[in-house]
Amino acid sequence: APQVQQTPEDGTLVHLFQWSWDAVADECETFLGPQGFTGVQVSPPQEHVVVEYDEGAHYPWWQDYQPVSYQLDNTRRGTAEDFQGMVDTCADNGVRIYVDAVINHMTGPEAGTGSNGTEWSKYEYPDLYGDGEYGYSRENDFGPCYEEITDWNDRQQIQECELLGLSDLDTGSGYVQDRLVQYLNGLIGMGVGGFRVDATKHVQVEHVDAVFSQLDDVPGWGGRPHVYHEVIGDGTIPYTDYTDHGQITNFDYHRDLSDRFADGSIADLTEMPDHGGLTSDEAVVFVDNHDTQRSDPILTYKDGERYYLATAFMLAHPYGTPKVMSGYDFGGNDAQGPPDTGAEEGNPAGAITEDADCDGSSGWTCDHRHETVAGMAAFRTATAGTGLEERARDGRARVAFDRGAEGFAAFNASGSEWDLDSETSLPDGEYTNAAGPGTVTVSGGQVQATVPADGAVALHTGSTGPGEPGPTDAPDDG
Ligand code: LM2
Ligand code: CA
Repeated sequence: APQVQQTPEDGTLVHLFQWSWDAVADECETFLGPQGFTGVQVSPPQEHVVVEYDEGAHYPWWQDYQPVSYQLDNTRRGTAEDFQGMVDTCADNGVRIYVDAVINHMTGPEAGTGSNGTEWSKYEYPDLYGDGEYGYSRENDFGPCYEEITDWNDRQQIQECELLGLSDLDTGSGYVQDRLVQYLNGLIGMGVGGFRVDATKHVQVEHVDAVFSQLDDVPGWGGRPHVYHEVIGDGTIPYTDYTDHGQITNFDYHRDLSDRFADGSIADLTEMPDHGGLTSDEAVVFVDNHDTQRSDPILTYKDGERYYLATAFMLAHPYGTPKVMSGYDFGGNDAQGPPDTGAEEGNPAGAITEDADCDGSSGWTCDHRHETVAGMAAFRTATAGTGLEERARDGRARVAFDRGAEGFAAFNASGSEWDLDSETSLPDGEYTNAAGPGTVTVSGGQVQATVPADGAVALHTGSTGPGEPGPTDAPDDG
């Protein structure tokens, strides 16, 4: 049996970056479940450092990527009870929770009090790491290298030294592996269905194998946890090193897709069978993520319609397991924490004081709810298992394809409308546009539609027009 589950292509994940547990639970119930999203990647749930002010930001978002312990209580997103409530509510709505698992490291330098009150200093994390035979010592559970990574062409440095100066766990140690397994299995026991593994490239393949082979089956979901590893593959450490241990975040797809949509040169995407050497089953794909939207933005929510169009294309395109990004507006400062984080006294963890919502006034961007994106999870499910057949192309910026006889989608990455008249295998009938307003009729095997500037038309057999007969059960007239 495989070590972890490779989710089939019909799943659609959304990263609700920095959302509180209560807000995620609400979103599962009111939107994600009903729309057919299958999973939510949440921000790291373990106790984290508290950084009152740094890089011009109160309680920067990246606090979460510096674990202090694996306690779940009192993170900035809620209590352990809130977390359990979220997992249960989402499961009730058919949505798995994916935990962002930080396994490579603990904190940066100096010392402090964690979000749940743990007093830590670098290499000293009470009741967890650092306290060995000779008392608190970095040799217990860390290393073997205690320097920051500087040579990104040196595999050994990348894996044994410190990413950004963060205390690097000795993941070859049986003791450390046991603690990681205990943390991850504890989450699985609560009903967590999978993991996005942080910085996997910095953990030796054998150590990844040792940890993930010890994970429990997921109760409720039946079978192995679904795991995808964050690997920014390159010549030094290729993606394929890790493909036996889960899916891989495909940064080549991210660049191919975003570059082309940013350029308005999308048509040849239909001719690319894989990206970065990862097969469809091996890849988790995304237009952007919480890091790239800050450090290397090619196409993000700040680009408006073109960005949502790229996201819709990703959901229509039968490659990889798609992950939709949804965070908050961060203006000019990359370190800025989430909205409604009390910077005031009496809020020591930088806790979110008001839950995310999508009413448009809060600073949360709610990209998964944009009208070009919202209906596309259902499109993906309806077209699962079918191939892609290109049906129309107009220059570089416009392309349309069938997904078997289950779906048809047209994308227009230009500034003017596209009057489309195309063949399709979709059965005749009236369809609701999953990627925008209106309905579209398929008649005599032809689809005629106006694809808006920087917009899409997406039709599938699960979305026939309201009150209209479905394409497969159309009654005789009269
Ligand atoms: C990741 N994947 O491999 C995450 O996706 C990414 O968001 C994390 O960096 C990184 N790896 C470590 O888990 C973020 C953020 C960094 C931040 C770290 C740790 O992008 O800026 O580093 O989290 O909180 C911060 C400071 C940095 C400092 C470091 C250590 O920004 O200047 O390095 O803490 O004190 C000297
Ligand atoms: Ca490491």
